[in-house]
Amino acid sequence: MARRRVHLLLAFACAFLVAGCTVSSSRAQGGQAAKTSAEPGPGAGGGQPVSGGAVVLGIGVAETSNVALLGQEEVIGARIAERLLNADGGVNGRPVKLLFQDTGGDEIGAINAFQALINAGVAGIVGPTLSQQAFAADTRAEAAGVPVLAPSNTAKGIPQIGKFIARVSAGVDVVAPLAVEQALKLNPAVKRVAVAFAQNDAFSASETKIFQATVKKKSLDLAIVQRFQTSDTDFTSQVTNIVGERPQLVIVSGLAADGGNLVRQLRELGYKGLVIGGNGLNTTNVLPVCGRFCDGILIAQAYSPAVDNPINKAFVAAYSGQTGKQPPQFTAQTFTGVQVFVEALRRLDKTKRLETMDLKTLRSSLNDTVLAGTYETPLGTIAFDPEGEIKQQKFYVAQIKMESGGGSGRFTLLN
Ligand code: 1QQ
Repeated sequence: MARRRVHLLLAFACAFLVAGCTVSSSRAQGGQAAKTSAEPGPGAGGGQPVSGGAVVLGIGVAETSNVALLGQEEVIGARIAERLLNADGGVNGRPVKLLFQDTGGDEIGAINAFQALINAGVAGIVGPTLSQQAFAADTRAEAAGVPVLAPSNTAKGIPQIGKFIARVSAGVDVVAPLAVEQALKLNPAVKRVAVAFAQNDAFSASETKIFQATVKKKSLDLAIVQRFQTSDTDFTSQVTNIVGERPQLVIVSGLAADGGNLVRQLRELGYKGLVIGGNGLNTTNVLPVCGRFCDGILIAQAYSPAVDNPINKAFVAAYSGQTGKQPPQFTAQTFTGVQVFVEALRRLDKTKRLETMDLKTLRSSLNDTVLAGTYETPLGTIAFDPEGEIKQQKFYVAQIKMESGGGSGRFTLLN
């Protein structure tokens, strides 16, 4: 307790900018280790003090658990943003330092991670990975007056959690229907549709509502709705029920492991029609789960590597240089979250030097500045409405193409 109080006082006294001041972030609330980015440089290693003078932003995403299939892509995006934005001068000459705190895959992990980042004195937080986690953890940031940019929280109601909560991840209502439209282009004869969703996950429950409403709006028959849990591995009963209804399109709202397994078992049972996967399957990490049976899955996208602006070109070059591949959506969205914070901090600093503000003022001014801005990002030109909902212009649909044998595959944009 005493140690925690000392840590808190230190974090507060240092605010986040006073030159020469160090905040030890190696221990955070709950005894979890907070770590700085693994980017090379003095004081940047795990458990090292966050160096004074740096602007510190928190990254609270799922680095472990099943949800890390999604969250690991976010870590990569954050790190690339830190590197590129620092090479571009950081915040008007001050380095940007990212403080990573693993949320794991559940609500408690997200609450603890957010609380640790808040206590460590970060200016803002990019995270968490799931809407299910956001509904629990964002309330902590809201209460503490810490701005949050959600990199992948697409359920209805996220920006409405509070005035400090905004998202760079467009909501299911604008993204999901595009996949249905694409499916109808590929097979205009589709009439009977089956839907399955993870009932214990807020995003999946939100997304399936949009999918089901779209099916009805397109005058298709919603033949059957099946429920599962994100922890399920055996989908025999759901896929048997679905196949029995003879659908021509199956729409799955779940996360990568469960969703991928469901699709695999559906194909193993002989289903030959179209499959739409929701945003929870939107990662190449789903490919080892469904293997060759991933082939053909349609997934709507909020990012295209082909976006033609300098920041996206730099981002794609950095990602491809590192991995030999094109960047995925969650990596681009997390990059964008960090970029938005950094650009807002640059603008804010020009109106009032950051060093002159206490932490509370800095956080709330940063929030106002974020919401007021327009940003040229890998997602294209974006801005926010007064509630913190992203205003984004273009969306896409990808189809998974597996190599014969099913050992590897890729997402191919169809539009
Ligand atoms: C949400 C999502 C996830 C599936 C993204 C990782 O969109 O939880 O809102």
